[in-house]
Amino acid sequence: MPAETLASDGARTSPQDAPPPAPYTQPMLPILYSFRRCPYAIRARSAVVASGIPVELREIVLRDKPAALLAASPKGTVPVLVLPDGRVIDQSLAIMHWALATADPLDWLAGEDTDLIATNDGAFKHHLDRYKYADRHATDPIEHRAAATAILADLDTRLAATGHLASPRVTLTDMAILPFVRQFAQTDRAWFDTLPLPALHDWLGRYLASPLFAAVMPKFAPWQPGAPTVIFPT
Ligand SMILES: N[C@@H](CCC(=O)N[C@@H](CS)C(=O)NCC(=O)O)C(=O)O
Repeated sequence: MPAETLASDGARTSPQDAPPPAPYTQPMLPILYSFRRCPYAIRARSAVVASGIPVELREIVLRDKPAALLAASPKGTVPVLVLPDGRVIDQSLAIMHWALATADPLDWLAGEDTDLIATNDGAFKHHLDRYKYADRHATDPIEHRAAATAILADLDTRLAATGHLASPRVTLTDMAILPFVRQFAQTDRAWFDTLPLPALHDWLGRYLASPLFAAVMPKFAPWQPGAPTVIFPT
């Protein structure tokens, strides 16, 4: 016979009267729609890795965007973060801020140079696109490469002082800008390597060799409804 016990209301209960345990359900994670090579997505994933907050990562293909992404954010760019309460954050810098406001163990928020980031996202990105995708834009790539290089020369001057853009340590500013400089460098690596910008080369080289960059860049198969959940960071 199972032992009887007295419940708090004095009623007699036995083990077989106990309610069944609630079925186990996965805790809901924020969903991050991402595209591995996109510099905006790279900066968002960097902040997620730095914060240590797990998300469900959904790798997408830009030419075949999933309906769930477009339903969350009809403008159709990545990265997009969908929070468990339904809120949608669909700008990369805002995703960085969300992650770091939640947890910032590396103190990245201590260095945010909004002007420098605005120049990167504005003028530098403008010239980068017209250099890298000159056919698409019907532009002179060399002209735009030169204009982008002038911006990089300014970064080099800043980096010469401390090795970082906004603080003696790595901060949000470095991580928001580095993915775009990486894309510029990759467009013609041999030419980029000849640029007389030593502090910039050093900064980019440290980034590309860092464990953080490795953690941000794993390859994932494109997501589709019903696919197994990918937890990121892995
Ligand atoms: N301002 C947005 C820009 C994001 C963006 O333009 N991402 C590109 C990929 S790198 C994109 O999704 N483009 C849409 C497309 O190519 O269809 C942000 O900061 O998140």
